Amino acid sequence: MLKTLALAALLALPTYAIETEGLVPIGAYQSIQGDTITCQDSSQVKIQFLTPDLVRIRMAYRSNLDDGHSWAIAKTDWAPTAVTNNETPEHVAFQSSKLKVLVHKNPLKIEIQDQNGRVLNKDARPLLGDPNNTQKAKLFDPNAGSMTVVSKELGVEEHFYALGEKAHKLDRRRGHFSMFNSDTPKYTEATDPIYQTIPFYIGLEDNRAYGLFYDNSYRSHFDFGFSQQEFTGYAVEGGQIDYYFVNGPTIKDVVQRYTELTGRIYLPPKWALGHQASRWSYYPDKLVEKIADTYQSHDLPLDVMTLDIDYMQKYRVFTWDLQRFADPDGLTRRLKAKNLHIVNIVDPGVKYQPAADNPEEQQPEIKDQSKSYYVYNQGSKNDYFVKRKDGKQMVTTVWPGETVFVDFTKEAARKWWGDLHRAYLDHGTGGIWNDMNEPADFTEKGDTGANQRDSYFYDNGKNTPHAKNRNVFALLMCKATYEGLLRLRPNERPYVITRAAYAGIQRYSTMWTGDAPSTWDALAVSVPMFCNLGLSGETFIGADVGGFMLRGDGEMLTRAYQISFLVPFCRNHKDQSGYDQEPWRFGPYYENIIRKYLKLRYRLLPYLYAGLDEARRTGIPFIRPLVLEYQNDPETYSMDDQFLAGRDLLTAPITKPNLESRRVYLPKGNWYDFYTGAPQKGSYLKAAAPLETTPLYARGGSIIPLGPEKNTVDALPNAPLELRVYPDLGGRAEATFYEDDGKTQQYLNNQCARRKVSFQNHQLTVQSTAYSLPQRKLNVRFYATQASKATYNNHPLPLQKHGNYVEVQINEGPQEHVLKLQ
Ligand code: MIG
Repeated sequence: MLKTLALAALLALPTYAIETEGLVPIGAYQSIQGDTITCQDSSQVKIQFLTPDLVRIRMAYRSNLDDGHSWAIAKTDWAPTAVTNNETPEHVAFQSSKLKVLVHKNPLKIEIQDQNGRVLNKDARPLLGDPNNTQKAKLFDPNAGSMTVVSKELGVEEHFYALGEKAHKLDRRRGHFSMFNSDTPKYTEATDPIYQTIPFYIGLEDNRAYGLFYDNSYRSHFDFGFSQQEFTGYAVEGGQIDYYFVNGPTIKDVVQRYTELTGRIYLPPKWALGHQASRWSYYPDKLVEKIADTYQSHDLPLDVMTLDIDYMQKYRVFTWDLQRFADPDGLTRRLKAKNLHIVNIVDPGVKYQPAADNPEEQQPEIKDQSKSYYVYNQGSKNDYFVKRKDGKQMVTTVWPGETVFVDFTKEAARKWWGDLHRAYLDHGTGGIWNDMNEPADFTEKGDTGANQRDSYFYDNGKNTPHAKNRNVFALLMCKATYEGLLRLRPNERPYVITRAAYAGIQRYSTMWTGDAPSTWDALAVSVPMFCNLGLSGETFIGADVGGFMLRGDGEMLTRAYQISFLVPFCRNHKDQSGYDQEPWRFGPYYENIIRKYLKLRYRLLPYLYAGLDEARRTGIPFIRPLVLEYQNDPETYSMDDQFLAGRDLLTAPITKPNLESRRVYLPKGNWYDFYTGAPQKGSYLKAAAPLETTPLYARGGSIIPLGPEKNTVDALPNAPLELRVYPDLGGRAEATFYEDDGKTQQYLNNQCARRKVSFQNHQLTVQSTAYSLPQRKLNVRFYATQASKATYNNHPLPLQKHGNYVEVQINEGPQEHVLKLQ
């Protein structure tokens, strides 16, 4: 015990529960002007409805409200909401058509009710501040701010979800978490914090959901009944309280509104949904091609080869190594001929290399930069690097040795950084992988931020410290990258991957979960991590398949693929000191199973792509915990060893060795075994799960589209589509599929099409939106039917009977199609 404590002290782990000793409550209400209340201690409180379902609540402890600027917010142009105010001796009330915010005057507490007067969320005690600095020793930077604490009543049956990337189970209840972007290699369940900060959670009680988004980038802490059973606490180490209450009643409502506020994903190039190969690092270029050829000669689907940090000239970003990658154009050209794309890693650290400036050169990225490095020179000359309090550049240690970081809060620096990506795009690079953007610093040895504490950021001219800017560093780096890629190739879709993030990241980047080890525990925790990331607005997510650090084996790799084949980001990646883990490394037995699942992923691409389209339009994530679809079913509240891929596929993966079967829960309704089509009523059941099979079910009521078997995303664009119709207990099913060119930005100008397919009364109708689709052969499989005849637009149609389904083929024309079964 003592040892553990000593270790914790040594690493200065910031994970402590919220403690309120010495803190002083906000003063009582004194007066109101418009939507702003002034308190007796001169604190201010502002209640602002953005929509009838979305309220922004700001509180400035013993000071005036600041400008309220945030990097997270996507939407500010809200149409006015009708709000009535009313004041009594006890409270002031602000009421929209959906919500009522009561501000109790003394003590000052906030309570939110729905239109029927039901209490949705309520302060358990007034806002607490720290005028006497009693919590100083706990703060990351005592000079940058002081602690304020919000306390909400904690429901006895209340469950909590979202909160972004946390190595934790699905339900956050009784957990506590800190938000401080940290480089945490080999993290395990309960390591906290890790890379990302998404200070947004969803509460669910009595089948009623709401969301709270605490938009403040200082280090913060969440406590869901860990330190005291009666409170849900939020503590933040600087700045003002700025939170959004997001009304339900469904979790879907909350996620939709949260993503309307902070933005939704964009569509990356479709090939990004393909299988990706990575290693720290594949080099030189010949080895990259050799590995790609091996995937292809082994008949393993693949779309991306990733270049980790060894492609550069001694870790100088925006350069190519002159020997290892002497001809990047040739490399990308040869890979493109095989339908493969290159993704380059880009770290935020720029090698600190003061030297005489070089004359302007063409393509400096493929010239020797060892004497004079254009990126350092330009950044230095234009004052784009982060500085310490003494006004000198902050020099830290990362891969290049002495390293400086870009101040991404400066617009000009972001523009410059974005434009630098020409050094990749000019040579045919397809996408950019942003790593180390917490930002990681080797001198800190786990004491996150210690070496950067006295650095300052421009921050819209406010010149604010590291404590405020750390958690938005990655968000702004990704913004710079995304906007740069769009400027450089205006009609092509950017593809960006990031490790660290702040709320709103989905507008700029996809993500992966960093350096998880190759252990069964890490595999198991990846499932709730994906689910909660989805509820936090991030849909294009994934993990290093097979784990990044330590030693995996064939069984673990196979089970990992049996999860990731359904996950948007599907990349096998491994540490430089780890053992090889490409799909063939453990022998043909494992390779054959992995191949089968990769092939199934590629067949399911139309389904995955429809899922991205849905997330783009609505914010509803592709990877879903069961509670998102079945929030009135208590079986789902803590269920995190199963998940839904989209609305219609349910999987119950195996995350332990040596299992041949497992218990699976299928919610109310009917389901179909995906492999056999055997019908199944909702219930608990025991599913066979030898290594060859991972339990997978289609929802009764769904229509699943499958494309052809193929090994690259762009192959066979006009192949027939197979539609699997799985009727619900009332004999109905419906779905919407999505298509576009998969590459350009034209989908934003309506150059895209949706097919609506619906089935009822033994009749299937296919309708397409106006934009012309490639007309396809449709192979339609109907499950759970006794039909023996079919007609298509009133003409008889051949029908084949199989075990659990009947099948018919039609040629899609431009009009509506009606297919009848008899
Ligand atoms: O200090 O670029 O999470 O995926 O292979 C390690 C080398 C830096 C961390 C990333 C990992 C990547 C590695 N990087």
